[in-house]
Amino acid sequence: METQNKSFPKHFFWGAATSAHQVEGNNHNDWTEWEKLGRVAHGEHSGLASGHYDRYREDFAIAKELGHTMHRLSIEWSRIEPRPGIFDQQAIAHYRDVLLELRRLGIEPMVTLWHFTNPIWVQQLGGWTNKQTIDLYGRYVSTIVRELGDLVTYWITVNEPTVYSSSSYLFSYWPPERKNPITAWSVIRNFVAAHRLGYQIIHRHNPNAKVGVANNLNHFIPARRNNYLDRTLATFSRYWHNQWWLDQTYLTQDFIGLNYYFYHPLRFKISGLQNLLRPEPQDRAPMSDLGWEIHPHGLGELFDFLKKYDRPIIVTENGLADAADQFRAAFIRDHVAEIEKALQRGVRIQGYLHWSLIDNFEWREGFAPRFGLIAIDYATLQRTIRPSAYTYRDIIRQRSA
Ligand code: IFM
Repeated sequence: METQNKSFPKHFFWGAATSAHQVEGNNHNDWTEWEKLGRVAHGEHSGLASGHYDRYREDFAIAKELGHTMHRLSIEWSRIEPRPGIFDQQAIAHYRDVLLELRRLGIEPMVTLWHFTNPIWVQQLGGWTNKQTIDLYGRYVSTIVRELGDLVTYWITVNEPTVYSSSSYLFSYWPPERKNPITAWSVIRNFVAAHRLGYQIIHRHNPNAKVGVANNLNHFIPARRNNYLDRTLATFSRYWHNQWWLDQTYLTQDFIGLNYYFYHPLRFKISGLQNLLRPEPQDRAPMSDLGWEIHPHGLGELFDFLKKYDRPIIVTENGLADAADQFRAAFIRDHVAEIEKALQRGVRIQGYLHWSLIDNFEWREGFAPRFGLIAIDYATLQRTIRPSAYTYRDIIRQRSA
């Protein structure tokens, strides 16, 4: 790739990401059913969410103004196929309009095909515990690729499958609240198969498509450097959370999507699996509103870990909950600096997508965490650009000059 501004490739993508259930509003899927049980913080429901289904033009216009050149969004399977084998042409037409709008603005779309939610009928069949879901997913992907594939080059087959399988089937934190390691294992195996199937379907349609996964990778370190048990725990966590899935799938990833949020110093404790994996708080590092410590250098460490897979990397998510917008500007600056250093070390990185473009429904945590470059007033759905979004715009301008 031709380079400029010392390290950034000329066609480096800059932008932000969202997911359908978190921003669109008026969804009807396994999550909306579960939200009725009152498990979400403050008993919230995703409801109208950020109203993006009707306001995507306004949101993309702001993204354009902020200098974004790529936007990652997800397609909601339950809208496309509300009943088994019945495909909703209006929903397909809606996503066609969404993609056309991005293209009109000169913003490259990146489309996620599955981002944590299932049609209710899929969940009733057992969801991702059932092998049949792999073929059902394949049929849905074939439809999307046939109907919308002319507008999309960059695809994400599945978002953070390791996070989903453990949150939903091991820690019982998300629907369907199961706690069974064997089930969690079969879920992740089914995702491997679904990803490979999605990859083949997309490539059969368009050999030049770029297909990846949004992989949630954490930087795990031993809390006590010389403690054998902490070190073993960190090695195990790195293998299980970061490496296993990539070992299974990297040959069918044209690029590696990297979602980076967590730096985990781990301390061995014999008090149940959840405590065992709970990170130790560190001194001094600033924290997001969700108590997540900010450690940009972990991103650099993960770039180096990924070198062995010999695939280009796109940061498909990186961000923080920060309602007061006190840390976000520095957060972006520092993470982009890690990208710059890694590019100088020869790591092939092709883009940075901030999470998120707009405030949204943060799953079990509800609406309180504010991840957006753009603030949403949930009473009026009015959009307000946060100051850090302008800092990001200036970073994009400098790095693209
Ligand atoms: O909001 C989520 C997103 O859906 C997946 N990655 C992490 C984000 C922040 O928790």
